[in-house]
Amino acid sequence: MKLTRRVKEILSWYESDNPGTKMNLARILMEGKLGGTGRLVILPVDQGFEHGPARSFAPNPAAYDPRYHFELAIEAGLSAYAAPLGPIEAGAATYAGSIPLILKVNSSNSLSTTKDQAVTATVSDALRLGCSAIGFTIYPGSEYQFEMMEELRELTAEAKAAGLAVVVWSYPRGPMLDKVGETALDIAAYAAHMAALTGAHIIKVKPPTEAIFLDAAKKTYEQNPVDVKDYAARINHIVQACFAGRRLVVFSGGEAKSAEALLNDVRAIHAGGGNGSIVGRNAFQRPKAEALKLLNDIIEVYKSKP
Ligand code: FBP
Repeated sequence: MKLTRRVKEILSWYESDNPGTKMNLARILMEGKLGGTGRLVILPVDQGFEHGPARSFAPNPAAYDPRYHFELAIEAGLSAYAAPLGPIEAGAATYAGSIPLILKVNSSNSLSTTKDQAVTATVSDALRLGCSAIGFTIYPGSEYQFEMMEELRELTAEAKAAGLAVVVWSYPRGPMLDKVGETALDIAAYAAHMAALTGAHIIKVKPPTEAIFLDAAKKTYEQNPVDVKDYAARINHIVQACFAGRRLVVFSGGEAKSAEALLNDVRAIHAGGGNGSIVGRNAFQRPKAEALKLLNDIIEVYKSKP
């Protein structure tokens, strides 16, 4: 695998990592149609845990089969496929070596009344299954946020020692945040920054809205304004919060929406200097041909000059 200059530059940001972790990051960065560009499109399929099987897969019943997702990610030429233990195990032999894998090692579910996650897989599972990274969700703002961050600290240390990369989903939620707060610009930047502080290699957040939520932050944003009406400027602020762009940051796709709405997000992410998208429901809930077209259109945006 001959690395591009851009990928070598990105790897140089991760100054403490051992060769194994750098190799695994390089695998993700060199894979698929965006290989070598520094942009990423990842397929995440943990919605079975998060939302249940019917809400996740009934719109496209082929997606009940875990092998469907490996094939979708491979055929679309994506950078990686992320999923919990069960689905990764279900295709482990058939697709070994075909696409970088991110083992999602914790998950929540819709039957829980608390904003917490259970650890459902281990670093040794990730190694056994040939994964390039572990994926972990934190909920900044939750009553359990500190326990989650401490679990992440232990798993991160173990993953890095074993030569794996770490992808952190940072989703603000909890008693002090309403729906507006969860995706407000200041909160999204704060969540992305905290993921960087935990030592994540790749950070995953939701695209930020125009809202500024925390009273304590409003004055600072007034004195140091971000053009909140400009979507790309909002993305760029998140990039800034990720160590001035020295950590990879990708943005989630969200609930099913029109292709044009999703492409609009992607154009802003690209223009704002974000490193890519992690698109689940908007990919696997569409019929496969439609999903492949949409993923290709997303990739074409990321290939274009920002
Ligand atoms: P989507 O593209 O389907 O939004 O997937 C991204 C993701 O982070 C999944 O990994 C996760 O299951 C889901 O979003 C959680 O979504 P929500 O916060 O809306 O419950």
